[in-house]
Parts: sequence; structure tokens; C-alpha cells
Amino acid sequence: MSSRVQLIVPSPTASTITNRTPIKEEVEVCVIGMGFSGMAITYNLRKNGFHSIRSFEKGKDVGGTWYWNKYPGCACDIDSYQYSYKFSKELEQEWTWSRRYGKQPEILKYANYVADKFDLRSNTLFETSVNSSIYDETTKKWIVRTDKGDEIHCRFLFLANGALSSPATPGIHISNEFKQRASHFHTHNFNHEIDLKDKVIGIIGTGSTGTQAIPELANVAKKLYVYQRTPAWCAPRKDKEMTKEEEMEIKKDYEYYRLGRLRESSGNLAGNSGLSDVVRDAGEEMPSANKKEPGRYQQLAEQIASDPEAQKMAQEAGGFGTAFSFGAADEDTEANVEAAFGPLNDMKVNQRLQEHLSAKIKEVVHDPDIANALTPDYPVACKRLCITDEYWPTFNKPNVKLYNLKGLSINQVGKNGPEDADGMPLYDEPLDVLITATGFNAMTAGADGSQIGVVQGKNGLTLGEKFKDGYQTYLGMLTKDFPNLFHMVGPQSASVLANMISAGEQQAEWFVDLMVHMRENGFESVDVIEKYEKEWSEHCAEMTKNTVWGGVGGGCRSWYNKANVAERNKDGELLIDVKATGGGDVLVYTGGETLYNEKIEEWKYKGLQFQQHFSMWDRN
Ligand code: N01
Repeated sequence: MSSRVQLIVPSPTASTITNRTPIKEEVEVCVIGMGFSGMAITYNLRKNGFHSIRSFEKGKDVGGTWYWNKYPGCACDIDSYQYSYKFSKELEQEWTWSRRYGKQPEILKYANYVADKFDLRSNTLFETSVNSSIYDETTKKWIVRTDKGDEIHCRFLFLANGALSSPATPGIHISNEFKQRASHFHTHNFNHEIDLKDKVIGIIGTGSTGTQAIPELANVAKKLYVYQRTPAWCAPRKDKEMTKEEEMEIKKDYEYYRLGRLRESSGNLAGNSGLSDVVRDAGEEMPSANKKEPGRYQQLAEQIASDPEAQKMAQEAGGFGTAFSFGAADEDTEANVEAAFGPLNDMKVNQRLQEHLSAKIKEVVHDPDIANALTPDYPVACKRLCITDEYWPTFNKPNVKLYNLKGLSINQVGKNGPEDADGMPLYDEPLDVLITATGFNAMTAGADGSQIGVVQGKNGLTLGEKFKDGYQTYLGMLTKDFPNLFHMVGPQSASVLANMISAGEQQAEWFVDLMVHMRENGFESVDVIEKYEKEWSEHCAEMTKNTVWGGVGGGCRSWYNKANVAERNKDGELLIDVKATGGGDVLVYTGGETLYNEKIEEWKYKGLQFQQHFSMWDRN
């Protein structure tokens, strides 16, 4: 049987999706999700001659995370010139970022610009949710079905539907009386139709989203009640407009600027540091890219290790670099690579950082009791570090009131607002609006099938069943018994602990290389040898073991280990003990982006099992 790809129905474009007739077709590749990863894979596939693609996107347009999250204050906290695609030099040169950190509207504009420039929308069915993806062992194809009645058969299936795209309101019951008299919504689906001016607003959640939204809400609310279960560690942001000179300095040697991020800092969180800004601000000439020698960035890290002035400068530069420059000055810590990991595995360094950040809280927040309530008691970076200058000063405003829940959850919202476990009101005035900034069912996308329906591989096994007791993946990209199923920025990959755009791009290149390898060798399908996914899972656990995510320094509850959706009982006792879930249960690869990139190249394609079928590829 020839498996030449045939488009049975012409591809509709984004503008022709409503009330369309269901599509039945056979294509080479299906892509679920058209955020930054979906766009990266589409670009790379086409560049390498894979043109038979069908993509599905729940939203009306591209952008993924940046399409959905439109809450006030929504912005990136990685330098904008780093948080962008590197695949086109032309794109790099012609796009101008207005600020150090892109705000959501600008990032979405960028996504649209890229989609227009490279025609990335034309294969996509927008406003279409995938209901199921079933592997047919006879035809060796994935059958993808959608809520619009489409049925697409494809050889390869990419899950690019995002790590944080399924909003969660864990355990919060909102009464009908409240629903009738007030408004409520999740930050992921922020309701901009409601005029918030002079309203009594409550917001549950003080993670990355909450800390960004709270200052903006405080500017318009009559009263803002902030419900804090656990305080967040925050580092200074130091956002600013980009000058033409800074832009030109980066664009002069963009590749080196990007390399610096990975080289100076293991490409982990510190990779998005202000160190590159320090170089720029110091007016240093950046040496050209691809040099084998360590280069200016490493020299800088070494300088930070030995020179308190340089260290201070790095700490003041803002962003993740603030936190990670603390490692560099420790006498036991080697410069450069260790500098990035210092606070993550060295509690002496972490403690120093905690003291530095706590002092900032006390300096900024006038009321010492509120300052104390806002000060976390767990290691920095155990939860996602927030990057903000506006959050703490917000608590000096007379219209803002902090409800310190001291570890307890809000479980009940009565007629007028949230109540404690004894039914006592947690408000002075009835709320007009309740906003939940309570995070996400992280990485369920494909992991348990809840967001994109069931994903069923060989022998009827679903991803949900496979990952029931923990993740088992090959490099965070494939998993045994799910042939030709490719995970983008999924569990056990560098993903959210890296720069999501560059992490997705790196994986896109790797996957397309794999597909080219298969095409050249006449391989029809690829699966994983069990031993190797065990090896990868063990490596992930090993990387995590001695870090704050693995419980060093006491651990914390976080979505990194799925402890955000677990409940506490009435006395605040955890129903899941986070410390008992460290190691392999951490969702993300914790070794950092640089090491991850090295590993995926080193492993290429060790531990993969290919099946031959010479006639399937169109060799014309
Ligand atoms: O979600 P979160 P998020 N009662 O899970 C609290 C990325 N991101 O949307 O800390 C009371 O971090 C919960 O309390 P606790 C980034 O990767 C990036 O803020 O679990 N409170 C916590 O305070 C980030 O990590 C940017 O005790 C309840 C909050 O809700 C990820 O998205 C910007 C509760 C949830 O915090 C998720 O961040 C924004 C309850 N029942 C987001 N349930 C960038 O800048 C939950 N909470 C790039």
C-alpha cells in the first residue's frame, strides 16, 4: 500500500473556520497547538520539505499562552531580545522590541508578525479543539478527531499545546448566590468586558500571575483584597525602554548575545539574567560569536566571583540575574556554571539571597506586620521566582488589604466573597469581582490527556495510564508505545525552567532532524527502547535530587511537582507531602537549558527503535 500523503480536502485558512464542514484528510504531520512551539515546528518542517501539515488551535489565532493570558500586567520576565526566535536572521534584524521585557500585547503582536511573515497559519484549523488522538497499529497512523467533527490521519503527531494552558481553581467552590450577584473569572480568561474601576475586587493567588496583576488592579479598584496562601519570593525587575543604541549593540552580534545567555549561566534561569545587560551597560565590546574560548561572559562571571563591585552591579541589574549572581561570590562556588546553580543547590548561597530579598521587602513595605506576612519561609526559587518592582509597594496603598491565609486554602466563596473554613467572611465589603490567579494543571497536555482528550498509543494504552505513577520519557520528547508522537516543551524537558521560545525552537530542530533521518533511511516509525526512558527518568531525578526542587532547604509546594493542585485539610496540613514527592516527580528537567541541549545532541538517536518501510516516503 502506498502511503503517499494526499490532501483530501483543501486547507481552510484562519478566516474560514466558523460553521465549516468537517474535514477528513490524510496528512504527513499533525500539530496540536499554534503557540510559539507550534509555530517553530511548522517553520522547521516546511524548511526541510515537510509540507503536508495539519494544525489545530483552540484559539482564534496564533500565540498560545500569549493569546490567552491577557490579564492586566501580563508580561514576560525574560529579556525580550532573548525571548524571541533565532531561526531567521532577517526577522532578528527587522523586529524591534520597545522594552527590556515584552508586555503581552507586544509579544502577541510579535507572534502575529512571525505568522504573517512566514505564512504559518495556512495549515491551521482555528477554534478547533482536539478530542482524541488514537494510534492505529495497522496503518501506523495517528487518527486525530476534533470537536468540529474533523478526522485527520497523520504519520507524525506533535503535541505543542503548551505546558501551562489548562487553568486550575483547586478546591474553590463558588456559591450560586455569589455567581448571581458578582463576577468571577480566572486570569487565564480575563474578562475585559467588566469595568473594574472603583469596584471591590478580590484576587486569590500570589504567584507569577498574581504578583503581576495585583499592582495593576490596585490602581483601579475601590478596594483590593489579596488572598495569599503562600508568599512569593520576588527579585527586582528593572524594566526600561530599550534605546536605539542598545538595540543596535545586540543586533550587531545577535548570535553572540544569545550564546552569552547559554554560556554564562548554564542556560538555566540565570540565563535570562541581567548579566548581558551589565556587559552592555558597561559599554563593553562584545566579541564575535562562535568563539571557542570562554569569552566576555565567562570573564564577567569570574569578575563577579572576585570583585564585590561587579557583584553588586550584577545584583542591581534586575531580572533572574539578580538572584543568581549571589552564587558567584561564594568562596566555595566556582564561577560561571556554578554561579547559576548556587542558590538552587547551595543553601548558604540561598540563605544570603533570602536575606537580601527579605531586606528589600522591609525597606519597601511600610507596615512591619505586612512586610513579615509577605516574607516567605522557604528557599528562593523552590517556587517560580517572581520578577517585579511594583508588587511590594502595592501593599502601602490604603485601598489594598492583604489576607494572609498562612498556608490555608480558600475553599468556599459565599454570597459576598471568600470565607474561611469556619464560614467567617474574608472581606469588609461585599466583593463585586473575584479573580482567581490560582495557576494551572501544569503539563497535563498530553501527559494525562485531560486537555486534548485521550491520547492512546499501542495496545490501547493511554498517556494518562502511562504517566499515572510518574513520567517516563525519552529526553522529555518521546515515550515508549506512542510511536511518532512528539512532545514539545513537555514533562522532563528543559521547558519552563528555560526560555520557552528557545527551548521549543531547539526541540523543533531536533525533531525535524529526526524526521529527515527517517526519510533518508526509509523509516516509517520511531519508538523508544524502555531501558533508555528509564535512564532519562533516572537522570532527571538525579539532577533534581540536590536542588531546592528536590527538597534541599526544606522544599515547598509548587506546580513544579504538582503540589499546587493538591489540597490541604482544615488544619492546613498538606494532603500531599511535597518533600516526599521530590526527585523524579518534578515535572521539568532541572539541569538547565544548556545541559539539556547537550544531552539531546549526545543521545541522538541512541535508544530509539526505527521500523523500516521503504515505500512510504515520496522520493521524487
Ligand atoms: O500560578 P501559580 P501562576 N486558595 O501556581 C494560590 C508562568 N508565568 O499563574 O503558593 C488560596 O504559580 C497559590 O498558593 P500556593 C510561570 O511559569 C510566567 O501565578 O500554592 N490560594 C499561588 O499563590 C508560573 O510559575 C509569567 O500556596 C490558592 C497561586 O494561587 C506559572 O506561569 C507570568 C488556592 C497560584 O500560583 C504559573 O503562575 C505569569 C486556593 N484554593 C505566569 N489555589 C512570566 O512572567 C491556589 N492558590 C513569564
